[in-house]
Amino acid sequence: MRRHAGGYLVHSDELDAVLQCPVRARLKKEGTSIFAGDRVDLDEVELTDNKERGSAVIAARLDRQNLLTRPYIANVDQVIIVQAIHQPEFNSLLCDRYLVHLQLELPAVRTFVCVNKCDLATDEEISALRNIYESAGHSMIALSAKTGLGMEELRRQLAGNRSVLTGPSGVGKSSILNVLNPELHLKVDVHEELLVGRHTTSASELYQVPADHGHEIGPGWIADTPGYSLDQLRHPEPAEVAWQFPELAQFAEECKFSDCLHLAEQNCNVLAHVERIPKSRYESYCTIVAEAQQERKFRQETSQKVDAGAVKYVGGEQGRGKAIPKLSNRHRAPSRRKEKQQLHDYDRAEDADLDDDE
Ligand SMILES: Nc1nc2c(ncn2[C@@H]2O[C@H](COP(=O)(O)OP(=O)(O)OP(=O)(O)O)[C@@H](O)[C@H]2O)c(=O)[nH]1
Ligand SMILES: [Mg+2]
Ligand SMILES: [Zn+2]
Repeated sequence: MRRHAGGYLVHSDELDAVLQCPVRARLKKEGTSIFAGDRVDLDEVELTDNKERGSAVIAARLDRQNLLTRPYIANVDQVIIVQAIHQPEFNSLLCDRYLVHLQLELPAVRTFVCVNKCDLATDEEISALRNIYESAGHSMIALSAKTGLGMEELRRQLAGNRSVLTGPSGVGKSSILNVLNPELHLKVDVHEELLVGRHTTSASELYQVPADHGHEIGPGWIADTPGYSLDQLRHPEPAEVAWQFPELAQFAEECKFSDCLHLAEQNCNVLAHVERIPKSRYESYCTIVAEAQQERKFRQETSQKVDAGAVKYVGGEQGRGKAIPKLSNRHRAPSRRKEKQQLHDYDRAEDADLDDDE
């Protein structure tokens, strides 16, 4: 579930108990990182008298299906993008950027859209959004943390899964979690400037979402996140953007120009059918392609500006082989070893950050 008292709080599904668990010294020495969402093997399990709490030792970490990096959450089953319909006003571009980013960050993970504050909207406004996102292949839940609208549907979606809530500030993520689990008492309505340096913004932590009435559906686990700023979003290659927009991709597949970006080309099949793509989605597509092109241009320019010392030779001896510029660190995919080191550093920083949540 999270770090606690120099170790971790681990929920045992088998015992339905929460255990305080230090980590075997050998795992620490090997630099094995452990985050919320990881599955672990336990030794020396002992329960207290009421059988809901106890202790154990983490003996091994099992392989991960995936790892979200901001905050670190392992084995994510689904991502829920939260937006408000009003206050702040629904922002299609932002919602579509989150969808593209998360499909790149966690491929093969289900993503769905939750539109909160529906108590402030008309039925027409809600169904217009539903049509847009359902035609893009994402289910949409209309929610109100205030009136409880859609909460049971969300609870059903969460049951038995590890989910991550993401979305911009002020849309009601913490309010939603407080309704799902009234014991959490998460802070609501904190202004953005106050969030800087707040512990929860980087916390790797899963909260339990209790089972529904009568325990017909099991509990779920959910993490809150601080959302993304624009410079943290990933960009696909310009030509790949279309595949993130299924309602556009169906026409892109039939476009006879193989290198078409479907923006302005004559006789482009997407443009011929553009009336059948929701306007906001096509606009998001154009903006995201432009951003992807800028990102690529920036990458090419920085890799040309490298000096001679930053050139490496491929094939043949120095001077005769083909000289290719080394990429700057910013754009080289991190090596596995470096990634491992970063995780390790993160772990140690967290160790030093002595559990202020106790
Ligand atoms: N009308 C209405 N207001 C809501 C609803 N849900 C949340 N709010 C209000 O929206 C404001 C922001 O809610 P939070 O839960 O703090 O939003 P958040 O997404 O957690 O924001 P950050 O923590 O800054 O990322 C608060 O004033 C809430 O009372 C809702 O369903 N309807
Ligand atoms: Mg919040
Ligand atoms: Zn085209």
